[in-house]
Amino acid sequence: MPANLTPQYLEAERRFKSVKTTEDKVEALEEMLATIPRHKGTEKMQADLKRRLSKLRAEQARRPASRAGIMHRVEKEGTGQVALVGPPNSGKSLLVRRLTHAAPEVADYPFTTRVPLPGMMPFEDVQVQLVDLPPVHPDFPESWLYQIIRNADATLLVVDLSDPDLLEDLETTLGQLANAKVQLGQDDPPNAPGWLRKRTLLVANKIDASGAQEDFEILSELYGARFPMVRVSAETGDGLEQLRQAVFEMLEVIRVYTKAPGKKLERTAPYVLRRGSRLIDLAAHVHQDFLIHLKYARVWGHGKFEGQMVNRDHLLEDKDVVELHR
Ligand SMILES: Nc1nc2c(ncn2[C@@H]2O[C@H](COP(=O)(O)OP(=O)(O)OP(=O)(O)O)[C@@H](O)[C@H]2O)c(=O)[nH]1
Ligand SMILES: [Mg+2]
Repeated sequence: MPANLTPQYLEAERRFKSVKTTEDKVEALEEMLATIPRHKGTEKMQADLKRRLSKLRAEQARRPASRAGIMHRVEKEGTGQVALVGPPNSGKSLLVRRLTHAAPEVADYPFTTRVPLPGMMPFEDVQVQLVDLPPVHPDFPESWLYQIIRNADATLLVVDLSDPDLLEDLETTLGQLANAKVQLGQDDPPNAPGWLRKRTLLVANKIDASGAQEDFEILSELYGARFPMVRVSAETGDGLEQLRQAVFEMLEVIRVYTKAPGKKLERTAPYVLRRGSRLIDLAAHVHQDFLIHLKYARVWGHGKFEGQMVNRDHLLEDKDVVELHR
Protein backbone atom coordinates (compact mmCIF):
# COMPACT_ATOMS: atom_id res chain seq x y z
CA MET A 1 0.00 0.00 0.00
CA PRO A 2 1.47 3.42 -0.89
CA ALA A 3 2.20 5.63 2.11
CA ASN A 4 1.00 8.88 0.43
CA LEU A 5 3.24 11.04 2.56
CA THR A 6 2.35 14.72 2.81
CA PRO A 7 4.72 17.61 1.99
CA GLN A 8 4.76 18.56 5.71
CA TYR A 9 5.90 15.07 6.58
CA LEU A 10 8.61 15.06 3.95
CA GLU A 11 9.81 18.46 5.13
CA ALA A 12 10.02 17.23 8.75
CA GLU A 13 11.87 14.14 7.58
CA ARG A 14 14.35 16.28 5.67
CA ARG A 15 14.87 18.33 8.84
CA PHE A 16 15.33 15.19 10.92
CA LYS A 17 18.14 14.05 8.65
CA SER A 18 19.95 17.37 8.73
CA VAL A 19 19.81 18.34 12.41
CA LYS A 20 22.45 17.33 14.95
CA THR A 21 21.20 17.77 18.53
CA THR A 22 18.90 15.37 20.32
CA GLU A 23 16.45 18.24 21.04
CA ASP A 24 16.16 19.09 17.33
CA LYS A 25 15.84 15.45 16.38
CA VAL A 26 13.05 14.94 18.95
CA GLU A 27 11.30 18.02 17.63
CA ALA A 28 11.52 16.84 14.00
CA LEU A 29 10.37 13.32 14.90
CA GLU A 30 7.38 14.71 16.79
CA GLU A 31 6.47 16.70 13.69
CA MET A 32 6.82 13.59 11.51
CA LEU A 33 4.62 11.63 13.89
CA ALA A 34 2.02 14.41 13.90
CA THR A 35 1.88 14.70 10.11
CA ILE A 36 2.22 11.10 8.96
CA PRO A 37 -1.02 9.91 7.32
CA ARG A 38 -2.77 7.43 9.61
CA HIS A 39 -3.71 4.29 7.72
CA LYS A 40 -2.73 0.62 7.47
CA GLY A 41 0.04 1.38 4.97
CA THR A 42 1.97 3.55 7.46
CA GLU A 43 1.48 1.47 10.61
CA LYS A 44 5.01 0.08 10.53
CA MET A 45 6.46 3.55 9.90
CA GLN A 46 4.44 4.99 12.78
CA ALA A 47 5.67 2.29 15.12
CA ASP A 48 9.21 2.91 13.98
CA LEU A 49 8.90 6.66 14.58
CA LYS A 50 7.59 6.06 18.06
CA ARG A 51 10.42 3.69 18.82
CA ARG A 52 13.01 6.22 17.67
CA LEU A 53 11.29 9.01 19.56
CA SER A 54 11.19 7.15 22.85
CA LYS A 55 14.84 6.18 22.48
CA LEU A 56 15.85 9.81 21.98
CA ARG A 57 13.64 11.02 24.81
CA ALA A 58 15.16 8.43 27.12
CA GLU A 59 18.59 9.63 26.00
CA GLN A 60 17.63 13.19 26.90
CA ALA A 61 16.47 12.06 30.32
CA ARG A 62 19.76 10.25 30.99
CA ARG A 63 21.98 13.17 30.08
CA PRO A 64 23.56 14.85 33.13
CA ALA A 65 22.98 18.33 31.58
CA SER A 66 19.25 17.82 31.64
CA ARG A 67 19.38 16.93 35.30
CA ALA A 68 21.58 19.85 36.31
CA GLY A 69 21.04 18.90 39.93
CA ILE A 70 17.37 19.81 39.81
CA MET A 71 15.47 18.03 42.55
CA HIS A 72 11.73 18.15 42.08
CA ARG A 73 9.53 18.07 45.15
CA VAL A 74 5.79 18.21 45.54
CA GLU A 75 4.32 19.94 48.57
CA LYS A 76 1.45 17.93 50.07
CA GLU A 77 -2.05 19.37 49.87
CA GLY A 78 -5.56 18.16 50.63
CA THR A 79 -6.71 14.89 52.17
CA GLY A 80 -3.75 12.86 50.95
CA GLN A 81 -1.05 12.71 48.30
CA VAL A 82 -1.28 9.89 45.78
CA ALA A 83 1.53 9.35 43.24
CA LEU A 84 0.84 7.80 39.83
CA VAL A 85 3.48 5.22 38.99
CA GLY A 86 3.76 2.85 36.08
CA PRO A 87 5.42 1.92 32.82
CA PRO A 88 5.76 4.49 30.01
CA ASN A 89 2.65 5.31 27.98
CA SER A 90 0.20 3.57 30.34
CA GLY A 91 -2.09 6.62 30.59
CA LYS A 92 -1.00 8.25 33.86
CA SER A 93 -1.14 11.76 32.45
CA LEU A 94 -4.53 11.27 30.81
CA LEU A 95 -5.91 9.99 34.12
CA VAL A 96 -4.64 13.09 35.93
CA ARG A 97 -6.20 15.22 33.20
CA ARG A 98 -9.55 13.48 33.61
CA LEU A 99 -9.65 13.43 37.40
CA THR A 100 -8.26 16.90 38.23
CA HIS A 101 -8.07 20.38 36.75
CA ALA A 102 -4.39 19.91 35.90
CA ALA A 103 -3.47 19.57 32.24
CA PRO A 104 -0.33 17.45 31.83
CA GLU A 105 0.83 16.64 28.30
CA VAL A 106 -0.61 13.40 26.92
CA ALA A 107 0.97 11.77 23.89
CA ASP A 108 1.01 8.56 21.97
CA TYR A 109 4.63 7.63 22.77
CA PRO A 110 6.66 6.78 25.89
CA PHE A 111 8.57 9.26 28.10
CA THR A 112 6.22 12.17 27.52
CA THR A 113 6.15 13.29 31.15
CA ARG A 114 9.48 14.60 32.43
CA VAL A 115 8.60 16.48 35.63
CA PRO A 116 6.02 15.93 38.38
CA LEU A 117 2.68 17.67 38.04
CA PRO A 118 0.18 17.72 40.91
CA GLY A 119 -3.57 18.20 40.54
CA MET A 120 -6.45 18.13 43.02
CA MET A 121 -9.09 15.43 42.56
CA PRO A 122 -12.48 16.30 44.05
CA PHE A 123 -14.26 13.45 45.84
CA GLU A 124 -17.57 14.38 47.45
CA ASP A 125 -16.55 17.12 49.91
CA VAL A 126 -12.77 16.56 50.00
CA GLN A 127 -9.86 16.96 47.61
CA VAL A 128 -7.15 14.37 47.07
CA GLN A 129 -3.85 15.38 45.53
CA LEU A 130 -2.79 13.27 42.56
CA VAL A 131 0.78 13.59 41.29
CA ASP A 132 1.49 12.78 37.65
CA LEU A 133 5.03 11.45 37.28
CA PRO A 134 7.45 10.35 34.58
CA PRO A 135 7.41 6.60 33.95
CA VAL A 136 9.13 4.25 36.38
CA HIS A 137 11.59 2.66 33.97
CA PRO A 138 15.36 2.00 33.85
CA ASP A 139 15.68 4.73 31.20
CA PHE A 140 14.50 7.38 33.63
CA PRO A 141 16.86 6.97 36.58
CA GLU A 142 16.29 10.32 38.36
CA SER A 143 16.53 9.89 42.12
CA TRP A 144 13.91 12.58 42.81
CA LEU A 145 11.27 10.39 41.16
CA TYR A 146 11.78 7.72 43.80
CA GLN A 147 11.87 10.27 46.59
CA ILE A 148 8.47 11.60 45.55
CA ILE A 149 7.09 8.06 45.45
CA ARG A 150 8.56 7.25 48.87
CA ASN A 151 7.10 10.41 50.34
CA ALA A 152 3.56 9.99 48.93
CA ASP A 153 0.77 8.67 51.16
CA ALA A 154 -0.18 6.02 48.60
CA THR A 155 0.26 5.17 44.94
CA LEU A 156 -1.78 4.31 41.89
CA LEU A 157 0.02 1.68 39.84
CA VAL A 158 -1.23 2.41 36.33
CA VAL A 159 -0.87 -0.34 33.71
CA ASP A 160 -1.93 -0.51 30.07
CA LEU A 161 -4.31 -3.33 29.14
CA SER A 162 -3.61 -2.76 25.44
CA ASP A 163 0.11 -3.39 25.92
CA PRO A 164 1.19 -6.79 24.54
CA ASP A 165 4.08 -6.73 27.04
CA LEU A 166 1.81 -5.81 29.95
CA LEU A 167 3.19 -8.34 32.45
CA GLU A 168 6.81 -7.78 31.53
CA ASP A 169 6.41 -3.99 31.74
CA LEU A 170 4.69 -4.26 35.10
CA GLU A 171 7.55 -6.39 36.44
CA THR A 172 10.09 -3.87 35.10
CA THR A 173 8.31 -1.12 37.03
CA LEU A 174 8.16 -3.19 40.22
CA GLY A 175 11.83 -4.11 39.78
CA GLN A 176 12.85 -0.46 39.43
CA LEU A 177 10.94 0.37 42.59
CA ALA A 178 12.62 -2.51 44.39
CA ASN A 179 16.00 -0.99 43.45
CA ALA A 180 14.81 2.12 45.28
CA LYS A 181 13.68 -0.11 48.20
CA VAL A 182 10.01 0.57 47.65
CA GLN A 183 7.53 -2.31 47.85
CA LEU A 184 4.05 -1.66 46.49
CA GLY A 185 0.92 -3.41 47.72
CA GLN A 186 0.12 -5.89 50.46
CA ASP A 187 3.29 -7.98 50.37
CA ASP A 188 5.77 -7.28 53.14
CA PRO A 189 9.01 -5.68 52.01
CA PRO A 190 12.33 -7.43 52.81
CA ASN A 191 13.27 -7.04 56.44
CA ALA A 192 16.25 -4.78 55.73
CA PRO A 193 17.09 -1.12 56.42
CA GLY A 194 15.60 1.52 54.13
CA TRP A 195 12.71 -0.51 52.75
CA LEU A 196 9.20 0.77 52.84
CA ARG A 197 5.80 -0.42 51.74
CA LYS A 198 3.24 1.77 49.96
CA ARG A 199 -0.48 1.28 49.93
CA THR A 200 -1.30 0.81 46.27
CA LEU A 201 -4.31 0.51 44.03
CA LEU A 202 -3.67 -1.15 40.69
CA VAL A 203 -5.39 0.82 37.94
CA ALA A 204 -5.86 -1.32 34.85
CA ASN A 205 -6.27 1.37 32.20
CA LYS A 206 -7.45 1.20 28.56
CA ILE A 207 -10.25 -1.28 29.27
CA ASP A 208 -11.73 0.02 25.99
CA ALA A 209 -8.95 -1.70 24.00
CA SER A 210 -9.70 -4.98 22.26
CA GLY A 211 -8.79 -8.02 24.35
CA ALA A 212 -8.44 -5.84 27.45
CA GLN A 213 -11.02 -7.84 29.42
CA GLU A 214 -9.07 -11.09 29.09
CA ASP A 215 -5.84 -9.33 30.06
CA PHE A 216 -7.57 -7.91 33.10
CA GLU A 217 -8.57 -11.41 34.17
CA ILE A 218 -5.00 -12.67 33.86
CA LEU A 219 -3.80 -9.66 35.82
CA SER A 220 -6.34 -10.34 38.60
CA GLU A 221 -5.25 -13.93 38.83
CA LEU A 222 -1.57 -13.05 39.13
CA TYR A 223 -1.71 -9.86 41.20
CA GLY A 224 -5.18 -9.87 42.79
CA ALA A 225 -3.87 -10.94 46.19
CA ARG A 226 -1.23 -8.22 46.22
CA PHE A 227 -3.24 -5.25 44.94
CA PRO A 228 -6.85 -4.11 45.05
CA MET A 229 -7.72 -3.36 41.43
CA VAL A 230 -10.00 -1.18 39.38
CA ARG A 231 -10.44 -1.29 35.63
CA VAL A 232 -10.91 2.01 33.87
CA SER A 233 -10.64 3.82 30.59
CA ALA A 234 -9.15 7.28 30.88
CA GLU A 235 -10.24 7.67 27.26
CA THR A 236 -13.96 6.89 27.58
CA GLY A 237 -14.33 7.72 31.28
CA ASP A 238 -15.45 4.19 32.20
CA GLY A 239 -14.77 3.32 35.84
CA LEU A 240 -13.49 6.75 36.83
CA GLU A 241 -16.18 7.27 39.49
CA GLN A 242 -15.27 3.93 41.11
CA LEU A 243 -11.64 4.99 40.90
CA ARG A 244 -12.30 8.23 42.82
CA GLN A 245 -14.10 6.25 45.53
CA ALA A 246 -11.33 3.62 45.69
CA VAL A 247 -8.64 6.32 45.97
CA PHE A 248 -10.46 7.89 48.90
CA GLU A 249 -10.87 4.52 50.62
CA MET A 250 -7.22 3.66 50.13
CA LEU A 251 -6.23 6.74 52.15
CA GLU A 252 -7.95 5.22 55.21
CA VAL A 253 -9.32 8.49 56.52
CA ILE A 254 -12.69 9.53 57.90
CA ARG A 255 -14.55 12.83 57.62
CA VAL A 256 -16.06 14.22 60.76
CA TYR A 257 -18.20 17.36 60.98
CA THR A 258 -18.65 19.45 64.10
CA LYS A 259 -21.68 21.43 65.19
CA ALA A 260 -22.13 23.90 67.99
CA PRO A 261 -24.77 23.08 70.68
CA GLY A 262 -28.18 24.38 69.62
CA LYS A 263 -27.11 24.87 66.02
CA LYS A 264 -28.57 23.08 63.00
CA LEU A 265 -27.14 19.72 61.96
CA GLU A 266 -25.26 20.17 58.70
CA ARG A 267 -22.30 18.58 57.09
CA THR A 268 -20.07 21.41 55.88
CA ALA A 269 -16.25 21.46 55.86
CA PRO A 270 -15.11 18.19 57.45
CA TYR A 271 -12.20 17.47 59.73
CA VAL A 272 -10.20 14.70 58.15
CA LEU A 273 -8.82 12.13 60.60
CA ARG A 274 -7.12 8.77 60.32
CA ARG A 275 -9.47 5.79 60.32
CA GLY A 276 -9.59 4.47 63.89
CA SER A 277 -9.58 7.94 65.45
CA ARG A 278 -11.48 8.50 68.70
CA LEU A 279 -13.43 11.45 70.01
CA ILE A 280 -10.39 12.70 71.88
CA ASP A 281 -8.37 12.84 68.64
CA LEU A 282 -11.04 15.06 67.10
CA ALA A 283 -11.05 17.28 70.19
CA ALA A 284 -7.28 17.75 69.88
CA HIS A 285 -7.77 18.80 66.26
CA VAL A 286 -10.52 21.28 66.98
CA HIS A 287 -8.98 23.14 69.91
CA GLN A 288 -6.37 22.59 72.60
CA ASP A 289 -9.03 23.70 75.06
CA PHE A 290 -11.32 20.79 74.21
CA LEU A 291 -8.46 18.38 74.69
CA ILE A 292 -8.24 19.40 78.34
CA HIS A 293 -11.82 20.26 79.23
CA LEU A 294 -13.89 17.92 77.08
CA LYS A 295 -16.65 16.32 79.17
CA TYR A 296 -18.69 14.47 76.57
CA ALA A 297 -20.05 14.79 73.09
CA ARG A 298 -23.17 14.01 71.14
CA VAL A 299 -22.88 12.16 67.88
CA TRP A 300 -25.16 11.90 64.88
CA GLY A 301 -24.23 9.29 62.34
CA HIS A 302 -24.42 5.88 60.92
CA GLY A 303 -25.77 3.16 63.24
CA LYS A 304 -26.10 5.46 66.24
CA PHE A 305 -29.05 6.96 68.10
CA GLU A 306 -29.46 10.48 66.89
CA GLY A 307 -27.52 12.71 69.23
CA GLN A 308 -26.22 9.78 71.25
CA MET A 309 -23.97 10.80 74.18
CA VAL A 310 -20.47 9.39 73.92
CA ASN A 311 -17.24 9.65 75.90
CA ARG A 312 -13.64 10.50 75.04
CA ASP A 313 -12.77 7.02 73.80
CA HIS A 314 -15.67 6.75 71.38
CA LEU A 315 -14.57 5.43 67.98
CA LEU A 316 -15.57 7.85 65.23
CA GLU A 317 -16.81 6.89 61.77
CA ASP A 318 -16.84 8.50 58.36
CA LYS A 319 -19.53 11.22 58.12
CA ASP A 320 -20.25 11.45 61.86
CA VAL A 321 -21.44 14.83 63.13
CA VAL A 322 -20.12 15.69 66.58
CA GLU A 323 -21.22 18.26 69.13
CA LEU A 324 -18.45 18.82 71.66
CA HIS A 325 -19.28 19.78 75.27
CA ARG A 326 -16.89 21.05 77.91
N1 LIG B 1 -7.53 3.61 24.10
C1 LIG B 1 -7.08 4.26 25.16
N2 LIG B 1 -6.00 5.04 25.07
C2 LIG B 1 -5.58 5.67 26.19
C3 LIG B 1 -6.23 5.52 27.44
N3 LIG B 1 -5.55 6.24 28.36
C4 LIG B 1 -4.52 6.81 27.71
N4 LIG B 1 -4.54 6.49 26.40
C5 LIG B 1 -3.58 6.91 25.37
O1 LIG B 1 -2.31 6.37 25.68
C6 LIG B 1 -1.29 7.27 25.30
C7 LIG B 1 -0.38 7.59 26.48
O2 LIG B 1 -1.10 8.34 27.42
P1 LIG B 1 -0.33 9.24 28.51
O3 LIG B 1 -1.36 9.71 29.48
O4 LIG B 1 0.53 10.25 27.85
O5 LIG B 1 0.59 8.08 29.17
P2 LIG B 1 1.66 8.26 30.36
O6 LIG B 1 1.54 7.05 31.21
O7 LIG B 1 1.48 9.57 31.02
O8 LIG B 1 3.02 8.21 29.53
P3 LIG B 1 4.49 8.71 30.02
O9 LIG B 1 4.38 10.14 30.43
O10 LIG B 1 5.33 8.52 28.82
O11 LIG B 1 4.90 7.81 31.12
C8 LIG B 1 -2.00 8.51 24.74
O12 LIG B 1 -2.06 8.38 23.34
C9 LIG B 1 -3.39 8.41 25.34
O13 LIG B 1 -4.36 9.06 24.56
C10 LIG B 1 -7.39 4.68 27.48
O14 LIG B 1 -8.04 4.48 28.52
N5 LIG B 1 -7.75 4.07 26.33
MG1 LIG C 1 2.76 11.09 31.22
